[in-house]
Amino acid sequence: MEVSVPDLGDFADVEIIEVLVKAGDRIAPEDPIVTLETDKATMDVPAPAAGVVGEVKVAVGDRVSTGDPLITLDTDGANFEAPAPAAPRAEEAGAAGAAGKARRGESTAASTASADGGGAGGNGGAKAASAQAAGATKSAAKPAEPAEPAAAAPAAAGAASSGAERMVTVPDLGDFSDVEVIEVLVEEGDEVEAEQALMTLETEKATMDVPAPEAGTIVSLRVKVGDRVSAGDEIMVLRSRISTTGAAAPGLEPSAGTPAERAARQGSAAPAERAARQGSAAAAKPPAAEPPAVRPIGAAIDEAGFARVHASPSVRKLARELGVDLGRVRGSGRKGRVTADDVKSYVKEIMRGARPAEPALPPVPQVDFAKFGAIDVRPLGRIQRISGARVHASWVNIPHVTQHDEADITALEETRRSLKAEAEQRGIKLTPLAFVMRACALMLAELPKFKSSLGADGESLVFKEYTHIGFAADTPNGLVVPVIRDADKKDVYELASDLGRLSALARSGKLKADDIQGGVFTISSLGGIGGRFFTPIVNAPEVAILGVSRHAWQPVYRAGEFVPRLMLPLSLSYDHRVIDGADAVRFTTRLAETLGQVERLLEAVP
Ligand code: CAO
Repeated sequence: MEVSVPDLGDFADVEIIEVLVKAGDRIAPEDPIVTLETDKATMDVPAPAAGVVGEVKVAVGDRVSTGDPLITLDTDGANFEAPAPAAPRAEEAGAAGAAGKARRGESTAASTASADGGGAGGNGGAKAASAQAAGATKSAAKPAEPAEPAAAAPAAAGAASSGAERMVTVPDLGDFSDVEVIEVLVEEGDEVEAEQALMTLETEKATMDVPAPEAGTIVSLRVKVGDRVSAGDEIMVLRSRISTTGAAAPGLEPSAGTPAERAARQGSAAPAERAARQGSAAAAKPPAAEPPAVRPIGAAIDEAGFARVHASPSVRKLARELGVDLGRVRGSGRKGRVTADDVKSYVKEIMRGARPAEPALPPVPQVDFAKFGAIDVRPLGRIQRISGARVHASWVNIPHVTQHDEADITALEETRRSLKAEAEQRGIKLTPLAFVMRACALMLAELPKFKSSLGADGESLVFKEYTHIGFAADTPNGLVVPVIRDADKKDVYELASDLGRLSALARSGKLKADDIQGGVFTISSLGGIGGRFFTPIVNAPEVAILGVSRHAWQPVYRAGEFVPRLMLPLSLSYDHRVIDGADAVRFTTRLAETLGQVERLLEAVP
């Protein structure tokens, strides 16, 4: 059967803001299929019957009207009637028209009583297996009359095949053009889901993700980090996860022409065709991107976080109007989507005093430097901008304390120097950092709280059974933190080798996403440069970071006399919500002891 848009009351040409199913999904009656959004309300279109989704005919950003096809469904053999849209969500004022109609039963949908997989059809047992047989049109149930049957009828009944390819283009960017690609989040061959972020664009005011228009496989990328793009530019080719065997399967979508023209060329029964039929330019518009976020001076909105939040344009607008930083609101919708109700509850909690208001940071004075002499304004580098935002987020969110200590590494340095030349012959640079990392891996096994993270609810601790350790690397482009996987399973030589390899990749800007993810603890070593003690900033959501400074010979009082010892300054910053001062000093004391146990550090790791 084909499931189409039910009676929308006074609404037409309504945007699809979420597609909640994909080809192959088994769904139950009343499961939401898509979410539609008018300028006044959002509403879910529920499944009329149980079954397996064949073809998904729409994508996020498409605009649809009553009767337009949404999906094909291999039903389980029940009778069904066309669905009503769920009443617009209560919070969305002004939606009474559509909701009223739906409730009054003016739509074809009022009676969903028989829309129950094992219902009146009685032959539910015939069902899934046969219904899924490739190419078979198993409409055991009679579909409700679509508004435009000829146009909406599918060419084939959703036979699975290798999907068709389509070009993904940059959506409408509002007033922005020539925007920088700061992150490409997928690689060729990756499987993506509808709406999954494909790449991140950055204007001078906001970052925004370009979502996948549908589920599929990335065939080829047309842009790379650093490129500049505008609305409509081709960014990648996507092979749909599933297509029909009939004429409805689109080929590679040519970039020329409007979406409506392209759809017409392809013979697609997609919404663009309706646009052509209706002469509606609006219906053919590419998905609208969120209006660029503007950061007023002094406001506490984290724009990068705001842009990443899963929320509809109207909810974003509401958050802006109320001055709410969406990144701080917990989403109660599917996949954590933030609803208007969530935003309002958040504001209510603050008003009731149940949640402390996060005061805007006082603005720093704006100075016209040119008044005092010549100046040269240079843009911050990409990495600096990204790491700057992250460091700032850690700094303002985490109550930091730093515990300082010193480790006597006289014996360790002596041994390291004796092993250095031999290691170099094997292409390994055996620096003190490799030993510090080995010691930290041992400490994290002993005191696992130092590699935990606070749960999202702020009321639980997440303990990780892996020990991936990050290290801050100074590169020409700024600070990056490569991550050494399973550092606890590597001996000093393997750690030194990983340090060398990842540092080189970091300096040449060739780290992959995988190389900088999953860390549980970070080490920031400035020892190669100089300095004595500092206060590193915790790399959230981690809870601790070890700062290492330059070792120095010092007089240490021992057995009644001062003796020269090589001392390594250690600075452990930690999240005081998770780690107490006693824990921290236990960590640094044990770490210092362990750095004195050279043989233990050099032991082979099983
Ligand atoms: N005390 C004295 N000397 C030290 C030392 C220490 N704690 N740590 C390293 N050294 C020495 C090394 O032994 C090496 O000397 P030799 O060549 O004579 O052996 C020299 O300093 C340079 O070491 P390195 O920098 O090549 O290697 P590393 O393993 O110590 O560090 C890396 C690698 C990537 C961490 C480092 O190069 C780096 O980028 N450090 C900066 C990190 C940073 O910016 N942190 C701040 C983050 S917050 O802004």
